[in-house]
Amino acid sequence: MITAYIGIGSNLDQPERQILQAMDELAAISETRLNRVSSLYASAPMGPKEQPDYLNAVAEISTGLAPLVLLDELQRIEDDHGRIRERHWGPRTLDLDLLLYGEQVIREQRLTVPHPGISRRAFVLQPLEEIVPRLQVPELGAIRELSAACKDQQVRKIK
Ligand code: A4P
Ligand code: MG
Repeated sequence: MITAYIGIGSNLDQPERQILQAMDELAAISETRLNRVSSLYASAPMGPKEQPDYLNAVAEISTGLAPLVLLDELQRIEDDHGRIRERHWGPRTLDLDLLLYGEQVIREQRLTVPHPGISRRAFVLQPLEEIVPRLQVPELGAIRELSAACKDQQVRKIK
């Protein structure tokens, strides 16, 4: 089993409900166990501003699935939430990003791990740090330092 981290985001159609439901759905993926989840965090949209604020969270799973098979499952869950891929960085009912897959570095057409945005996004780093404060991110270093470097970004822990 590999320990993997999933970034969860939503800014449409009752984001809190979307995220809590997504956590249940992660737990139901085959060969996969949901170990723990972060609090929910609110932040202004990164990218286009004329869209609602986001809620974000991070989940830790253990999985026997290969990375691309896991990505298929994440995209299936996004589709089940009525996600329509329209505009890059545009509003969405549910966004599931594979942040980390064990200590692996993956650069394939469909999948880049660690997730490319990870080191610049407080809305990912803060929930990740909450659940794994001693995490070392492959090629990027200590979560504590990455998170401290993004402290100027406004992110509110809501529950
Ligand atoms: N892909 C490659 N690597 C990965 C990975 N590690 N995890 C590919 C997931 N997918 C990965 O993703 C496009 C393609 O990326 C997928 O088909 C997959 O093969 P997408 O989610 O369909 O497209 P997108 O969301 O428009 O682009 P992207 O770059 O994923 O956007 P982000 O980075 O997810 O950003 N502001 C706040 N405050 N909070 C947010 O959560 N999210 C976004 C979306 C914008 N602003 C935000 C937030
Ligand atoms: Mg995405």
